[in-house]
Amino acid sequence: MAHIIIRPDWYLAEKEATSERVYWERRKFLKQLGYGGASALLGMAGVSSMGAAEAKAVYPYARNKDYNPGWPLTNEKKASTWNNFYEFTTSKANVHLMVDKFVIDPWRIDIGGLVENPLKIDVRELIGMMPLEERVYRFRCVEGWSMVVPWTGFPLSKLIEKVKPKAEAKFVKFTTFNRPDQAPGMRRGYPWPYVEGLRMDEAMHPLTLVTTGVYGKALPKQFGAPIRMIVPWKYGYKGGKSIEKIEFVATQPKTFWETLSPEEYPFESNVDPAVPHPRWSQATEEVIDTGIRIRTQKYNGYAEQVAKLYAKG
Ligand SMILES: Nc1nc2c(c(=O)[nH]1)N[C@H]1C(S)=C(S)[C@@H](COP(=O)(O)O)O[C@H]1N2
Ligand SMILES: [Mo]
Repeated sequence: MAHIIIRPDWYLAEKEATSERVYWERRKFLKQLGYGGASALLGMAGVSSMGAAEAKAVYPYARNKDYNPGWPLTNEKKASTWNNFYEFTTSKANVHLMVDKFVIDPWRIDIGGLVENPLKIDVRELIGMMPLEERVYRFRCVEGWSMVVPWTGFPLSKLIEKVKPKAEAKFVKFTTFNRPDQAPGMRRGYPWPYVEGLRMDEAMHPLTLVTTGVYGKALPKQFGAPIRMIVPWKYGYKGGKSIEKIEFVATQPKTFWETLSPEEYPFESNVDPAVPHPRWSQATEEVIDTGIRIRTQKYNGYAEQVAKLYAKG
């Protein structure tokens, strides 16, 4: 066979289902989501260009042409060794060295709160249900550096449509795992677990991506495996990593960074070169691994798509 479609080991074609429990959970999930059967999922494209050693980590996805503008990507090795993930360490260069004990399989995710169809499911099953796409986004950390990254995932709006929030739901709250035994940074005095949040209209915006992969692979642990959020017009910290719970709530959730320092890290946190951080300017950013410093753009370059969310009046 010249062209082998490599399915990740969790991929369950109906007839290949290995465990009855998983099979029935999947059936239940499909029903909850309103799918008649697995055929609704066959829009996913196979990906086969990776080497054998990486094959198991590859989730099938389709490249979304609308979000692949041909920008030069940040070097994968650099991006994989320059991570903010305080659950492990505050040292960006060392996160990838400290994630060995972090268990990402199995991983239950709980989607609930003010919704019609709450859902508790293994994350691999969830990922298997959603058509995945690759999108290249700019990524801007509040610390003044940026990168250009090919993420794989699905719009949060697709999940929201399925769980059907009630009218009282005004915000979405994302909560990261809380396991100090697996993550040494959690033994330090921060307000764990890491919590982030979005307004409902921000959560529904087509740019808001539930992210399951990067550089064509399943997320490495340091990037927030097995599932994290990417909200490209906001500072990087608005995208919580390694999420265990997604809750629809009536009032604005108190976030991790806001708890630590509300003036420095307010809930909204849209990228804005004209609004300095209290301790440094946000006018420019260093594109990591290039030595180049560029002007920061309002909404991180996504004004055309998102400015209307913040228009007053
Ligand atoms: N759970 C959790 N999520 C997190 C963080 C964190 O420390 N813990 N750091 C945030 C910050 S400040 C940034 S810049 C991005 C970094 O993502 P990356 O390592 O994939 O580049 O993750 C965000 N999400
Ligand atoms: Mo950040």
